[in-house]
Amino acid sequence: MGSVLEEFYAELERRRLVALWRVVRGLMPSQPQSRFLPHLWRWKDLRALATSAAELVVVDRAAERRVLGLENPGVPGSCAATPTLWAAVQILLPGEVAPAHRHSQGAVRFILQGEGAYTTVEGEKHVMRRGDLVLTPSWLWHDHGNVGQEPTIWFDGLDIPLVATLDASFFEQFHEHAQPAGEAPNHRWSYPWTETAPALMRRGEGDATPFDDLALQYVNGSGGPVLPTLACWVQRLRPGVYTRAHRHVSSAVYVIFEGSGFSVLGGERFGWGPGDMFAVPPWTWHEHANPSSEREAILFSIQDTPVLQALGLYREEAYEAHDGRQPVTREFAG
Ligand code: 1HN
Repeated sequence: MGSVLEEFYAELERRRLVALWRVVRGLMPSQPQSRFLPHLWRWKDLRALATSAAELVVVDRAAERRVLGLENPGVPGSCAATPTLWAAVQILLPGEVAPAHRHSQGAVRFILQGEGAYTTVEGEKHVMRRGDLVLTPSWLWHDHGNVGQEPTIWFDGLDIPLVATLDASFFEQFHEHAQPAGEAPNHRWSYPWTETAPALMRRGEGDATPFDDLALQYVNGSGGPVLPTLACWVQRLRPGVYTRAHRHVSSAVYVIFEGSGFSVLGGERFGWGPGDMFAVPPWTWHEHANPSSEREAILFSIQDTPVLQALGLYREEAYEAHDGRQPVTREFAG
């Protein structure tokens, strides 16, 4: 026999009502309490498992993309690296064509390995070479092919978790396996490394920022982020640089392109090298370091900043104590 109050709560539940006072702290914490954790995925594992996937699974209409998604250990089953971002590696073998389709989710590809692959976006063929960034914005047809001699591996960044939260997903297959394709003289949806690298190298001392050293955002024709939901950055950490820590309500996934060093994410030290990828959840203190005395480190990242900004939710804070660097309390062992 329950008390009157217990009976009241049971009746609320039956009537599909919630009492705010029982849930408000969880719904409105005084600051973000993300279940997502800082986490790092090693290139050694990503490449080996992508290679196994290529041996085990054929790319066809049943498995349209040979993609391994980075799932955050803080939220098992989420298929998400952060609350808004999907991050993954995709592998395509010589001779393969991943069939044409389109979806509401916007995607970016950052090429890590291989020569001879291309993505056709809305009938325009974009070559994929190491360091190139290729966009497939929302609802544009795209298929990938590899006419080279070696497997191609790239990083995929998509806004899948955001679109899933909004229940805004549409998906459609093209009526043929691949689109008829012409050249893409205007690079409307690609940023070749041959242009990114010189722009990045032109940056010098005077362009340095405290939290990211020398950073460049990839922008669209109007100077905005590459996708409405997702911004892409590339940054150079000069030898010996140890950035200051900050946190923002936006989240990010980083891909190490060159060099080695470490990042401190929420007090935990994550050592990294080429091809490693790590997730920075919302409102997590983070700084980056390149302890090498001669080698640069180059990091590519996707950030959901445009979403937070569009909604008027963006906030950012600098870490003031200890000269702007977090005390390291743990070492990432994974
Ligand atoms: C997708 O269609 C692509 O088109 C990449 O290459 C990653 C992850 C989940 C669902 C669809 C692509 C994807 C994806």
